[in-house]
Amino acid sequence: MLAVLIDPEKIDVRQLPILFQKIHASITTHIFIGGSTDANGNTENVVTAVKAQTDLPVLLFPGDYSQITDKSDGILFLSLLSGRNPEYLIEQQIKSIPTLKNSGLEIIPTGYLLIDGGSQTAVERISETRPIAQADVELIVNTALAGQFSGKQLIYLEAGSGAIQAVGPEIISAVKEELKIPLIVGGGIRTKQQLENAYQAGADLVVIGTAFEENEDFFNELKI
Ligand code: 1GP
Repeated sequence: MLAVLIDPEKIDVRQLPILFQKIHASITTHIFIGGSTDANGNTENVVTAVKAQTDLPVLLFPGDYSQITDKSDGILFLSLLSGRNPEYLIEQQIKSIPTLKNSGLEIIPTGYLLIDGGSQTAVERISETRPIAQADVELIVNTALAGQFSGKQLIYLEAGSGAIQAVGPEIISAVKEELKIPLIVGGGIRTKQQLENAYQAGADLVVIGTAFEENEDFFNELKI
């Protein structure tokens, strides 16, 4: 599966009809909407505009509780398991409950692991947590399994938006070998070859944002 990540801070909703023509001609299966920040509070408007364009599942991928809207189909209910900042382990989740509890959204408990992508990313800056080094495969696998054993339904290996180095195939396969729940991989994937490598290594769903923002022609390489 392939998710296109739409960042409400960057998208101009007037571009959506053309963007979705390309998305619908491609192998895209999901739309994720979110970003580390949403300074102007655009998320709800963007979700509403996206829902008017597509029948693909639209899931929130929020940077914080203020980005939650019941206009989407569901939410990745993230917990930043790689970090030790209680704000992103449980505090934001508690703050989200008044909005979430009567929302009707499908809530998907997701263990979120920030992996070093070679440069400081927005997730690292905003969450004030350090990523796990790609060399520390055992820690990555154990963190993913701690998420599974805690009841998460998904594990998300995140190199960070615009990462120089995507999560390596050897890490994906090491996690996949042990994990019994679906595995999401994202951050820094810019080529069809990297996408195929991630699938071959065992990613169930890959998330791409920046590569499509920078070059919509990339969709042409991913035709159905
Ligand atoms: C970021 O994993 C996503 O949270 C996608 O990253 O923008 O680098 O594709 P990119």
